[in-house]
Amino acid sequence: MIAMNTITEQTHYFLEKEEKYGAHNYHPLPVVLAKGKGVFVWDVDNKRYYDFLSGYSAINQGHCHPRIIETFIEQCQKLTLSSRAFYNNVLGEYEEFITGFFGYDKVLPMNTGVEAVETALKLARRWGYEVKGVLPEKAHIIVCKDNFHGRTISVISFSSDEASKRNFGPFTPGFIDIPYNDIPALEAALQNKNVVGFLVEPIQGEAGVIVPNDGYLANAATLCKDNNVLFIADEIQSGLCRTGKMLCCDYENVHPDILILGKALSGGTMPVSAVLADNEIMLTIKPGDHGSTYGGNPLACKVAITALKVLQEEKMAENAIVQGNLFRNGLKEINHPYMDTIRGKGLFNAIVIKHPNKNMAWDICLKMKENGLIAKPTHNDRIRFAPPLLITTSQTEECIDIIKKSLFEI
Ligand code: IF1
Repeated sequence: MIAMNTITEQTHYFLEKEEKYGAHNYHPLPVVLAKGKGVFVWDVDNKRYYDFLSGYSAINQGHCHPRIIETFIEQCQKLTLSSRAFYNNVLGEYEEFITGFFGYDKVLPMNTGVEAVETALKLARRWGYEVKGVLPEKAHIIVCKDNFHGRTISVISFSSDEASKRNFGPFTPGFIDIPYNDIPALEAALQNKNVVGFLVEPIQGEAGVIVPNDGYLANAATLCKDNNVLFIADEIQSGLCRTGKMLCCDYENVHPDILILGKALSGGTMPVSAVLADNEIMLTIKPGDHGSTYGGNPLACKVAITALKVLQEEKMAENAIVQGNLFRNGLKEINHPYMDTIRGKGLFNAIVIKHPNKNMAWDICLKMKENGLIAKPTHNDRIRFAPPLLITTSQTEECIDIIKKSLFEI
């Protein structure tokens, strides 16, 4: 429970509303946000915080980026949704832009990340039957233990997180799970000729920012190619400059057969996701085989073009590398006994808290909140640190001081 003396009347008012009228599918930090700009957010008492979650990496460009908001306002007064029953004057230009941006023949536009993951799974199965020649109903897709790819029933069917699958069965068959960052395990699983795809996060986010060995992605992609299996990269969280490259796969020059994007594709304004692939895969989908009411809507398309341009033109990947190195080095210098492990790439980082009190990570987040920085634990003992990618050197240094102060105040 929250120590009631630590929250204001205003905050309590909003917490109570959500408690009474909202599903209890989250346990948020007791802070009520009302405004966001760049790396900062303000609560209902107008207290300012550094945002070190960035909407789970959907706000890489910073809160309410002026160029993205300008695009949003301009397009939302023209045409927000045409449906795919008709053409519109934005979708084609967006498709040309984003396929050129990432180097694919085609894009299939969706909305949430998990919809894009489901779309990728359907494409891999369809390709498996119609191009690879796998027998009907026999297609299998390899996934990694401790994955997180979303929360639909098919996607949690291959989750290894008990809480996200308990009493949601029966589950979707056709998935083989192997340890993450384990090439021999992948090699063995690829001997199954019914395998059509390997779905992997280039860095496992929810598992606590697990960075695989150098070469893992390149070796995995080569093994998939050698076995006529599609390499499917879920870059929903690791992509779009978060790790210091436009795509995390870029670190190893891996060009996924199917690329999945989401989150920051809209700069945190609205759900926009995308699946990119070449014609051999994408053209297995015929009219009427797959779709979505809002998928490819003109508002999402215009926003996504600006969101991608902002990342590139404002060199956010380069800044993520510089600030990420500064941040991890700064945390290492704190050298606090509770801070067991520091890991990450670019501005996708996490610490593992070592303490007998299993609520320590939560208590540290409450203390950091008091000191002006909001972050949230994942899996009890890990705290993810992922600020917007436009954070400056002096701001990074100030945040290291806040984290240090908080750790020593606990
Ligand atoms: C929650 C974290 C979780 C994702 C990857 C697909 C999706 C996600 C790699 C699905 C979504 C979000 C979902 C949100 C918390 C957050 C998250 F890792 F980012 F922190 F849960 F693991 N692939 N991640 O990270 O995208 O359908 O949500 O748009 O569900 O609690 P979505």
